[in-house]
Amino acid sequence: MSAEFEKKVAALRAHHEELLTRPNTPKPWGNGIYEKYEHPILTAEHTPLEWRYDFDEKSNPFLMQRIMMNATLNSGAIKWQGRYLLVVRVEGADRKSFFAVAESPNGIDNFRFWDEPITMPEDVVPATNIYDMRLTAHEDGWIYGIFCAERHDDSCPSDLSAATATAAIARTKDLRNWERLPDLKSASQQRNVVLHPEFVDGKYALYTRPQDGFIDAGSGGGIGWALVDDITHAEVREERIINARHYHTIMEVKNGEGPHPIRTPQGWLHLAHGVRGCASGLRYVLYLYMTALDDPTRVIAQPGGYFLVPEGEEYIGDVMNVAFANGWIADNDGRVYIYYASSDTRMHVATSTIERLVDYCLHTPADGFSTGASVETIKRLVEKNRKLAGKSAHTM
Ligand code: M1P
Repeated sequence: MSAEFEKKVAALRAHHEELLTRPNTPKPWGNGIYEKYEHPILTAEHTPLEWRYDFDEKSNPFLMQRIMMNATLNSGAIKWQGRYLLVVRVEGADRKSFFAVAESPNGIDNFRFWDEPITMPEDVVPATNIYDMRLTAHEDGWIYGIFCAERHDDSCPSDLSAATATAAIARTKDLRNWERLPDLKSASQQRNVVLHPEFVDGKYALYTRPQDGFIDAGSGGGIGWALVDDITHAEVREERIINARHYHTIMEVKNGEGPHPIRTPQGWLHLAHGVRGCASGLRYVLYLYMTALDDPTRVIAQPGGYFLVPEGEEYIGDVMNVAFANGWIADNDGRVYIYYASSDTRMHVATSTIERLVDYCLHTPADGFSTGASVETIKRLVEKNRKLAGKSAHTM
């Protein structure tokens, strides 16, 4: 290796290491519900140099990137053997997504990819693209990954954009070796399918998102629920909507379950995304809701409006105006790490606690579905604060 080439490699490695070890600190002046952080936790630049560069001077004299990476987005999350792991959707410059594990000692910074991407076995009909894995450590002892498998819709041979979305299912014990199970059978296309961590009535329980087409939720109605006898031959026989879309809300066009819900003393805590249309396209935001512990399909609280939206540089990216989350980790000390992607481009973390998120769900006013109702809600709060101010002025 020439001295010049060696110097270039050393500089490249030093620059990469600096990025990987950059500390992350909370942004000041949040909303009290969660803290966002100064830096994204994973970008395309975080991917290992060995995935992108040929370090042989003979075959790569200019030290070019031979394989470029485009984005790191929608990641499943799990705390495993004391480490915070993300199964990241990495997208190459060729628009193909693949899964790769990135690990951090503290859940907030120093994320580092494992050496190689995951080799995901195929189902009978190979997929063109796979993405957005939801991880569930199920009480049956397996860690499941449910993700979208996209294939060309061969019923429209002349339309190169026609595609189908199917829920693919795989399971693992170590996040390195994956056993692929048959894709979910369902009357409709499916994306954003999530496995509930516990058996319900002795069956596997799935959050579903029936959709009319690859993009359109259409008559799909919202987040659905289906019980499955055998996860190794999973089939949606009966499906009912448990979290419906509504006119003139943040989820008018589409919604979808994020990661699996977290069990809390007050109920199951759910993170989901809602989509609405506007002049600049679709706007994706995150919202929370809660369901009953004894019946995960019964909504007991749903704050009105969004929980988390893209802000500042988060607006910018491949698909603008998108916040999307399919991974979070609830730690033993009650801390919650919410992993979200901005604009289909990079990964971020926001932190909160179970206590704060439950308080948010139980005490944020619900959507009254009209301007009049919203104004009345604001007036009630103003009146309460007025009385409180009068009372404290009186007692001073
Ligand atoms: O581009 C925004 C998101 O679009 C899709 O979301 P949904 O399943 O709700 O239609 C997905 O392709 C998702 O990956 C993407 O982030």
